[in-house]
Amino acid sequence: MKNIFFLLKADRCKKVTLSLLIIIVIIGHGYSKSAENLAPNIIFFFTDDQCYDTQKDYGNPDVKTPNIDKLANSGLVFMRHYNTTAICMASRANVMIGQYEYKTGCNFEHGPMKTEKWSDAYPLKLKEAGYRVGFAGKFGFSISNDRENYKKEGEVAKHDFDFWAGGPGQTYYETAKNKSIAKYAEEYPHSSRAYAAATIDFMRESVENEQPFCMSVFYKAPHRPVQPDPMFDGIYKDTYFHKLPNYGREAGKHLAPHSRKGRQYPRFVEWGYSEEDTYQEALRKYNQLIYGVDYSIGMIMDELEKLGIDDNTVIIFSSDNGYFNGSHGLGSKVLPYEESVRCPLIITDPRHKKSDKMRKTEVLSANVDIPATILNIAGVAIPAVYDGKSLLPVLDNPKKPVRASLPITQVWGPDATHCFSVINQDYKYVYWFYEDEKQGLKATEELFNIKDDPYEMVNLAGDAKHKSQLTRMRELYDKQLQLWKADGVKYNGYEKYRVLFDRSIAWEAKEKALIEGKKKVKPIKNW
Ligand SMILES: [Ca+2]
Repeated sequence: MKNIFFLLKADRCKKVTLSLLIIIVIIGHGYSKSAENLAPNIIFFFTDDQCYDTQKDYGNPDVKTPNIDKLANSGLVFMRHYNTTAICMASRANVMIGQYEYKTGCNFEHGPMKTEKWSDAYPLKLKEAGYRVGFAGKFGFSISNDRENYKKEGEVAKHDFDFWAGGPGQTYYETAKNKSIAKYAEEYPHSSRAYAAATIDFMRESVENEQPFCMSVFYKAPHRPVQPDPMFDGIYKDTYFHKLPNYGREAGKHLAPHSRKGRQYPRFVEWGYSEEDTYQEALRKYNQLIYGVDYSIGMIMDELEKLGIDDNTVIIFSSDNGYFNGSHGLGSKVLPYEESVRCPLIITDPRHKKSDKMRKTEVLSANVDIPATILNIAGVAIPAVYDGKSLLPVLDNPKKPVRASLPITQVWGPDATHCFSVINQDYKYVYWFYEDEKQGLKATEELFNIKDDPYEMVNLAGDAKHKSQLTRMRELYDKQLQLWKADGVKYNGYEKYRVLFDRSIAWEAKEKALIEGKKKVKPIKNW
């Protein structure tokens, strides 16, 4: 009888018909529970290191992402979506608890997320509200009040999920090497497809349990190492990848010298972006990894249809940070420039009727908005401590701004590369605090008109014609720093940035704060 009910229930999720209702009552299942059970399901696809320039709607004509295109065609594409910290661990902490890094207190070198912070996480809030919550993939941060002996990434969180196919550390592309998904290895040897198989199992169980669900699928792809699924070796065999207008070392010379002090600079050569043939090969493999994700999303979308729950399941697609594939002569992420901090965000809500005119939005959105949106979809109150806002109102009106400005934090890697930035609808302002005469580094400001100059080819900070815009952006920056000073954590090495990022404090005092801050809280190496 369970199987019969399972099939009936699948239909009911599409449209409850009177006859079906009668049959369910006849076979003895209480319908009242089912009738209440119309809360939408939510699937959150989160990739790793996927630049915005990897899908047609964002302007790349060379890529093939048929399933993501399908989501984009029936949903809303957020063209100006930012990760408020452009590195894995910090961004994952941002999206789990809806707060900026200075409030999560979590990043590589800094430390794990404290357990009381984790209690704000969207899966916990959903679970309290009756949702079944699942997780697959790379969790990416630890939860612990013991900075020296933090547990492996996700070890604490996994006990809070009803279904766990996640893993600590970077996880592996080889399915068999990941404990929680090893059972799928024979049929799906590459993890991107195995995560779909796990998600399908979770969805079937949820439908059978009559529970609305939220599945978070945090793919490893397209993060390094470069190990795409051999099943898709032919996909980009003959594709020529065009370069962005800001490709190459020449297009990075006008940037603050601080931007060349991190590992992003040598990687332009080390990772093959500097030569034509190795550039093409790098882009083919990178996009092949994304194709594997696209295929996996297709597997899950097919199953949603089979289960009859596709019209009551909201899908969110995004990435934890962007990626420099040679832009400004850089490789990788972290720095506050567009290719690193911007990534795709697509929200597809089948309950939401839209016209073709509502296909894209230019409003500023952020990674911290994703959990707020998820809770809003589920009808669960958004915790006051969240910095993120629900993006659902934008689905109704793509011109409705969510906020006036956004902070971007960069406090990982060499001190010279640490900076704080603010973005509004038209401009980006970056403040580099670090000084070192020997290296020719002075505190520097950058101002880009990202609306008219999205590739950040002209620094307007010294341009007399943009004096008023510079003043306005400095004011926004100072306001964001005030929020940091008021609400930021005072542990894990975050205190010193109150001084370092303050534009009005002289370098001598900053140098002292930097040295003393590091003595007090030693950076954690080799996380
Ligand atoms: Ca990442």
